[in-house]
Amino acid sequence: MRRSSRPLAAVIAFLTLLGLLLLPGATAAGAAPAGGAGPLPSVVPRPQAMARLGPDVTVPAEVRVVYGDEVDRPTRDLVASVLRRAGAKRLRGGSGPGLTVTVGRLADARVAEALRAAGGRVPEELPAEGYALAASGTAVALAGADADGTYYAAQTLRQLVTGARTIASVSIVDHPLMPLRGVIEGFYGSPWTHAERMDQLAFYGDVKMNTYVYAPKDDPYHREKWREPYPADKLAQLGELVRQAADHHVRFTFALSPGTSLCYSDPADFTALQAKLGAMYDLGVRSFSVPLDDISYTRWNCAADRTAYGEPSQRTAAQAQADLLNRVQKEFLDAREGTSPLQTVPTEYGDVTDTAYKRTLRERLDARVEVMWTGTDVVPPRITVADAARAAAVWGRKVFVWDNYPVNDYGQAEGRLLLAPYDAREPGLHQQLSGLVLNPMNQAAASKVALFGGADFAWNDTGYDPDRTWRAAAAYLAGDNPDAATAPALLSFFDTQHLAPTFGAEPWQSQAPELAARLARFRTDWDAGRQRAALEALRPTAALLATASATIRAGVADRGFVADCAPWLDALALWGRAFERTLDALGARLDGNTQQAEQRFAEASSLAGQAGRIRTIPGETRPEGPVRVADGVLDTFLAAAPGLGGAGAHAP
Ligand code: LTM
Repeated sequence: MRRSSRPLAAVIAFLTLLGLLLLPGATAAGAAPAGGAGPLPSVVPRPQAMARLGPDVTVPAEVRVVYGDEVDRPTRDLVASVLRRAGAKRLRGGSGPGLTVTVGRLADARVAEALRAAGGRVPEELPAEGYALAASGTAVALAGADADGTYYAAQTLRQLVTGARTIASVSIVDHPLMPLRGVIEGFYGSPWTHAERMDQLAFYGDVKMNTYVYAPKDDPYHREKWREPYPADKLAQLGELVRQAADHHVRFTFALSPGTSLCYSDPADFTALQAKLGAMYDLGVRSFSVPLDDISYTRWNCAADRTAYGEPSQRTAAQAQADLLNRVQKEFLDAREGTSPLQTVPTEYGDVTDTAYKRTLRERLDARVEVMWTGTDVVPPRITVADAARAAAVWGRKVFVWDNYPVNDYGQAEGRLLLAPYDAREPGLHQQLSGLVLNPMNQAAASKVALFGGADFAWNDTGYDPDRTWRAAAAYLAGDNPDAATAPALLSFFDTQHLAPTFGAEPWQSQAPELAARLARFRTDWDAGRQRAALEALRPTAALLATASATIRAGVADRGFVADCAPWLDALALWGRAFERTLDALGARLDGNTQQAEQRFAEASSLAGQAGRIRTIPGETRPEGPVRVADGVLDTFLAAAPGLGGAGAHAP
């Protein structure tokens, strides 16, 4: 993909925003407009600038679709499926009256003219992957800077379908702020299945992520058996993934991690490495990574390296690594058509301390190589612009963030799904980063909640609102389901899986903040003597938790999500019922019915006990253990409830 220079992109971004804000009814994207017809639709990632033009465009049964010269098949298919979903029965070319949808490159005069005719602003230039879109009256125009931009315009159109036969009338000029945006399948434990990867790649297209790095630690051919070629069946699957990625405008990046056994100075090892990467090039891969994380630099893997580089040390390890990476860049990548710069994860990746290792790599490593960095820790509670600027300084280039969220392969994440919003990454990071990829959970579909946020942040970090995107993720998973209960049920479930651990004892995102706030209000009211009112106010929350699992199972079309979450949904249903029984018990006690109260408390305790015995799916998650649901919040409340107010309390 062609990349524009950053200063130019910044100027264009400013002019884009200024130009659109001068349109009537215009606002920074996502907020309600000053005038116009109704609020702006929710588009994720949030466009750089969006303005309403007028009343919704009506989609008739027959729609004329005009394609410019260079519109690829996936974009055409997407536009067609969006229009069909919007109510079009027949799509045709040619000329004539009625709704006309024009799709192509901004540089194509016909497309630019259609954009103008649809009421849109025609930007002089767009950064790479950018697009302009306008819809009003009987005209819709999608104009991309390039093939990616045209595809992204179609992805935005998908989100502008507001009803059975309507498309929101808006003008958008948009482009991403980070060049690389996506996911690194880089966790320990059971790798994703082929079907999960196929589904993920389609999802990345939906959220305008352009990067998938294949680096599953427990794929033996990626790490331990890195010299061995993939068996034919695995190679065929990788080929299918590469095609699926291309169809969704995602760059499939193949990573090979040789560091556990590589002999840097052995020519045979370099030949084996080239052969392995070459097989992937032949499948169509054009982007490669050689990660060197989680290996030792206090010992060599062969005696020859001691002879070649000296005693093992930070400095000599960096020399050997720089030699290896530079050779891959020059001898492998530069010798092949269409390749992107090499990516790597250095052995020191989670700090910004200048060391002999970092200094040596900084001085020796080919300036083109993308260097990954996880923040100021392996799982950092926050990433600031200042941290990233320090990282850029120690690595001598903009860094490529490998964000260890929502990965759950470490001890502190035992029994947890990480479903909090992507958060605590500072707006403005795009100025210091070459890109951002998130390391997800073994649970592929459940990871979409956080990935939604990562995609939005990487596209438009300055306009990012974690809560808005979290709600949009719930709406996305609820899909076309007209049942309005699904998204609230999902959000209440996400809240019970909100705790985001770090490698230390202190989590960086708290557990169940919404539920905790409601329980705190209950406690205030109860202690103030408003006990019946407190109980009644809490009942809908208990009912929501008790029924959320069934609602999610019935309403979420993504069966992978339901399967990933199965033990947690089972446990939530039991915890929810325990919650209801506890409120019943408190109510019975207020009525003076001590016996019934005791019985309800006993039922609640039994349900909570059953919930506590549910474990993660064997073999699926690393580490395995009992699943946790709003732990430290709901269990604490239920345990304390029998002591509230004393037995036989009569209250108003
Ligand atoms: O983060 C990096 C660069 N490497 C590993 C990951 O493979 C692993 O998933 C995460 C979380 O445990 N930690 C790492 O150190």
